[in-house]
Amino acid sequence: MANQEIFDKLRDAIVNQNFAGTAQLTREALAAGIPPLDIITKGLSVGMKIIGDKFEAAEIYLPQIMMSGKAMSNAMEVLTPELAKNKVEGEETGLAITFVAEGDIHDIGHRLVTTMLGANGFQILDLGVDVLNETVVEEAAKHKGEKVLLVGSALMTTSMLGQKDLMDRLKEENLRDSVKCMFGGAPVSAKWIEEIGADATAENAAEASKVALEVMK
Ligand code: HCB
Repeated sequence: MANQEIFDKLRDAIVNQNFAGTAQLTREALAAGIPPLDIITKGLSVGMKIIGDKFEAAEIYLPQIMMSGKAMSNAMEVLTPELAKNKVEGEETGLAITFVAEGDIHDIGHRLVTTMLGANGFQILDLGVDVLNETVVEEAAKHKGEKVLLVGSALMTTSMLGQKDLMDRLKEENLRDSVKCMFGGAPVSAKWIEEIGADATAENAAEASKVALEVMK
C-alpha cells in the first residue's frame, strides 16, 4: 500500500471515530516503515483538523469529538514509545515544565510536545492538564537557578488568556528572567506571544522541539 493511502486511512479512522481501528492502523503504518511523526502530521492530525472544523460548523457534536479524541489517544499510546526511542543522548538541554492551562483539558497536543521535548534531551516535569498558574509559578521558583523552559498549551481562546496572567505573575515574583516561556495550541499566534512578552511559539510538536532547543541556547 502506498504511504498516502495509509495516511488517508489513518485520517478516516479518526474522522469515523474508529478507536480500535486507529491503533491497529497505526501499528501497520509503523510496520510499513513510516516515521511516527509522519503518521501524526500526515494522517492522524489531518483527521483531528477535519473533526474540529465539523464541530465548528455544527455538523457533529461533543460525543463524536470525544470518540475521535479517544481514537487519537489510542494511536498516541502506540506512538509515544516509538518517539521516545529516538532520544538524543548527551548533555541535558534543560528542564521543560509542561502543562495545559487552567480550565483546559485538551491534552493530545500537550502530550505530543512533551514526548518530543523528552526525546530531544530535555528533562521533563509534566504538570498535566487544567493547571493553575499558581502551581506553575511555584515550580518555577523551586527550580530557580536551573535552565528552565515553561511549555504551556491552550486550545481554547478562553484558556489562552491565562498565559498573559502567568507572564504577569512571573514578573511579580521576579522569576521572569530565570525561565524561558514557550506557549502553543491552536489559538496561540506569534502576535499573542509578542503581546504577552513570552519567548516563543510553534505550530506543531516537531517545530516545538526545534524552537525549544534554539531558545535554550
Ligand atoms: Co475541544 N475544542 N472542547 N475537545 N477540541 C476545540 C479545541 C475547538 C477549537 C473546536 C471548535 O470549536 N472548532 C473548541 C475551542 C474553541 C475556542 O475556544 N476557540 C473546543 C471546545 C469549545 C471544547 C469544549 C468547550 C466543548 C464543550 O464542552 N462544549 C470542551 C472543553 C473542555 C475543556 O477543556 N474544559 C472540549 C472538549 C474536547 C474533548 C474532551 C472532547 C476533546 C479533547 C480530548 C483530549 O485532549 N484528551 C476535544 C478535542 C479533541 C478538540 C479538537 C477537535 C482537537 C484538538 C486536538 O487534539 N488536536 C479541537 C479542534 C482544533 O483544535 N482545531 C477542539 C490535535 C493535536 C495534535 O493538536 O493543536 O492540540 P494540538 O497540538 C499541536 C499544536 O497546537 C502544538 O503542537 C501540538 C502537536 O503537534 N502545540 C504546542 C500544542 N501545545 C504546544 C505548546 C507549545 O509550547 C508549542 C506548541
